[in-house]
Amino acid sequence: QRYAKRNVWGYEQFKDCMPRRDPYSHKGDHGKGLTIGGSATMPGSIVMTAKAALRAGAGLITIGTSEKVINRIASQCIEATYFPIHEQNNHPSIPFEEFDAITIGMGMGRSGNAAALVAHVVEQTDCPLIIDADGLFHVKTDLAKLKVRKSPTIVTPHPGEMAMLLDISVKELLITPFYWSMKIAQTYNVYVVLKGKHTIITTPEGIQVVNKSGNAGLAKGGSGDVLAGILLALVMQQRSVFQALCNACFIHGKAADLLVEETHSDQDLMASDVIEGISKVYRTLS
Ligand code: B4P
Ligand code: MG
Repeated sequence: QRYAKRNVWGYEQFKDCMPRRDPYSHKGDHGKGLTIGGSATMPGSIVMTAKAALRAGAGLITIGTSEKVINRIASQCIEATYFPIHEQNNHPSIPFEEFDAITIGMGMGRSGNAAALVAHVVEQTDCPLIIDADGLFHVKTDLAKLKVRKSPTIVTPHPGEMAMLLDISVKELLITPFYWSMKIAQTYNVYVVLKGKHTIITTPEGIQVVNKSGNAGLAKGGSGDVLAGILLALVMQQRSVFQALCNACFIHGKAADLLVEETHSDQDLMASDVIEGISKVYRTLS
């Protein structure tokens, strides 16, 4: 009911606003993205983010992750390049200026060093920054720093993470999710992607839309990591951050919808299937 009168982002909007690949383009035209995360106990999430970004059209992806796990994961995403981060060094000499957008947080853990690394990236980068998962946990104490970033900042919480950021209960959040999304967006000058059955996208200027695609097959570990990768790819390829976020959420959900209609069910769907499902969504445009 609460969602019935809202602006929605469905296939028509996606079709109209999705940029087509220029036949004469080169990889630099499609964005060089950096994805920071992963740790010894959660090495896989960053791989899913990187693969999803490449599948969604990113030109180049670099994975910044613990030097301890690079050998373990490099064979799982052979198209990416890798930047080793020493777990004790929270100010790694990553050449941030070489990247068009960054995503941080997936599987990075909650150590003090991870917290310092998130703070370093928030302060030292001047390109669109997507903060997800443990990155949200770390940024909570420093939300005011987001407000002074010169480039767009995007936070992508699920309801549990959003309630944590606001110091309220999930129950309270879900009574008025549009209100709370607007509050975070306008207080901290950030884009908010509040994930769920009806993902709500809110801009710092106060535009709000609800994504129409997706199903309960996405309620499984790793699907948030896949969304982070699609968001990274689209933010690098669209001038409008708002349209990029809406398209990314739509692609993520639509990939799951087409998979469930054609080859899978909402029980067996896995996050890695959703990465492959991106192709099905893109093929509807050709
Ligand atoms: P986490 O450990 O933080 O879960 P995660 O790694 O972030 O999972 P992942 O990244 O794969 O999925 P995400 O939700 O980001 O969870 C720890 C704890 O947080 C949980 O044990 C729980 O206590 C709490 N928590 C988690 N989710 C909660 C929720 N929804 N409400 C309250 N508490 C919660 O991304 C999932 C993606 O799939 C999103 O894009 C989402 O929109 C989509 N999706 C999920 N279910 C969907 C559905 N039914 N229909 C359509 N889309 C759906
Ligand atoms: Mg998540």
